[in-house]
Amino acid sequence: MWEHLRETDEKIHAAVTAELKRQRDTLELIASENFVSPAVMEAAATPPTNKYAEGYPGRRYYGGCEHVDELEELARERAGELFGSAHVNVQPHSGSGANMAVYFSVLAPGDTILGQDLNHGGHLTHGSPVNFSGILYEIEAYGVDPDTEMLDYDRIEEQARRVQPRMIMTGASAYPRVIDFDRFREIADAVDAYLVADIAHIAGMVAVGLHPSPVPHADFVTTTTHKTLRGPRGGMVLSRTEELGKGIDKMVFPGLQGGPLMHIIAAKAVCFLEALQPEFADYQKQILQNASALADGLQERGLRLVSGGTDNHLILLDLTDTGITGKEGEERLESVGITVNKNTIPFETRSPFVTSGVRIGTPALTSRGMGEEEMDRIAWAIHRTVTADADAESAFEQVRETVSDLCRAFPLYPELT
Ligand code: DSN
Repeated sequence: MWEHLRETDEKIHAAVTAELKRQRDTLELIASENFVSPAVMEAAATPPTNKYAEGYPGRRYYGGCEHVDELEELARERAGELFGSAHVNVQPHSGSGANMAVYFSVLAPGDTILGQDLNHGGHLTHGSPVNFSGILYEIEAYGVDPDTEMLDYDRIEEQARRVQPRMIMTGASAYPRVIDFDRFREIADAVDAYLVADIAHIAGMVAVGLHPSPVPHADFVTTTTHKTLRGPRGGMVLSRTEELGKGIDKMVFPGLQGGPLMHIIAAKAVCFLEALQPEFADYQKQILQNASALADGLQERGLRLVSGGTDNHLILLDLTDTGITGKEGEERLESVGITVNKNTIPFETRSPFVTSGVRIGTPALTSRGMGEEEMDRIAWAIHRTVTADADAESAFEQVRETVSDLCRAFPLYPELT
């Protein structure tokens, strides 16, 4: 496979081949990852990678854009249909870039943003001090309630009234519960702030109506295209009005980016077409059923989940009672073939390099075809791994066998030979 690559660059060929093997032979439970379809993967490796197309369809700064115009138009139309949005920009290279375009289009440096605290499930670009958002803007962070570990909207409203933000940023990277975007709109209206929803994690569910959509409520909706949406790595901005969308278009290009990645935009278009099919709704439903089954399996075995469960595709497992840290949990699970990421939990006492939790998500294994029965076996495997003594090699070996069984039973990319 990839014979030209092998001939030209043996080392890169070997690394890429080893990565395919890793993906095939391990259980991928990182909540923000997924496996694209063969069609999306093919589109991402096509000749539009050669094309400069600064500008937008019909208004480019280069000749020869008629075909890439067509594919970008298709991507915009399909995303508009999928999310019911007035204006779509599919050019951002990433979710971070999409958020940056939104901030730069309507805020001035020093303006106040009210965003979800990173330790309480938010994202770096929602105001972390080490990120451009925290460097350029005045950040006020909201968190979850200490008892329920869920968002308390009345408390957020009080905070908003006190700090009078110019923008309220909603959406999260590690929040296992439904987000009430309608209530956030009321809060934003009460203080005359822009409302932004970053739906990177839940975009697939929003697209099929399995999570309430922010599109009718938020001025801007940003997302990546590679998580539950199961497209290529990239970003996108949906704007509530044409007027707001014009500002985004100017800010994405020429404000922040040069030439768009036209091969990736082609792959985004394919992803949106797939997401418009009825099977995509079945897939999203299965992601949710799997997350719920996995959460039940972990809790029944005595592990503690932040907020006591999940409403979406992800679970935040608090390892405090097991006596191991999130870092140790991630490393142990990796050693038995289960990939997760260490994650801070609300009111975290450890550093982000150590943490007390791990984040677990079901989108990727659901793409492999696994269901609730497999989730229960995985809950057993996770519990066995994080509660065993560090030197309990026979326990780890048992888990490795289960992981191999599952990987063999649900092959990944069998067409890649
Ligand atoms: N880094 C992504 C995640 O893992 O959730 C968010 O950008």
